[in-house]
Amino acid sequence: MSVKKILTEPNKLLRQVSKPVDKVGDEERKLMDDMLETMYDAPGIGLAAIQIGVPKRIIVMDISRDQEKKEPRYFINPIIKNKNKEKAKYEEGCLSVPDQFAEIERPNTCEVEYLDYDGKKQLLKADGLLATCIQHEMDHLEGILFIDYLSKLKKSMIIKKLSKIKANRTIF
Ligand code: GNR
Ligand code: NI
Repeated sequence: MSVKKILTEPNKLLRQVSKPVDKVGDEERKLMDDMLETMYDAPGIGLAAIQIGVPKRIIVMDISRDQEKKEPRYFINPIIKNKNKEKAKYEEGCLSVPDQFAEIERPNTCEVEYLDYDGKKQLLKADGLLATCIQHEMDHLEGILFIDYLSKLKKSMIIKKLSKIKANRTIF
């Protein structure tokens, strides 16, 4: 397993729509292992493959608070089956939008169908942070970031800030 570099905004790859996986084999499992290690290292509670530059519909997640009892989750080709009409607001952050946080409103529960680490079909009913995180990660598969839900002004200020940080990195 190895820790990969996480891409940050602005980066065109993050805007790419990821492709479905046609079989869950060793290559996919190796990718998921690397994604999980990268996510724990960051640290974060979720990671989509495109965040390490791989445009495949694969997500890893661990929302457990206890560092001792890890609860990794793997979602391949996830599809939202049901979204609640009721919305909930959560303070969101993103490893690809470093140090920026904003309250985002999303359906408060959802049902998601996906393949697990072994390629087995699963159906999960999620609420709370899990529902928020699943929707945040599934947005990544469509090339969408949480800042896309903010006003044009707030979004452009964040992108400007991140661009400056990148520009400085190339100088120093
Ligand atoms: O680590 C993360 N925390 C988080 C908090 C609230 C809502 C969503 C997230 S996901 C984020 C990691 C990440 O960027 N995943 O794509
Ligand atoms: Ni994210």
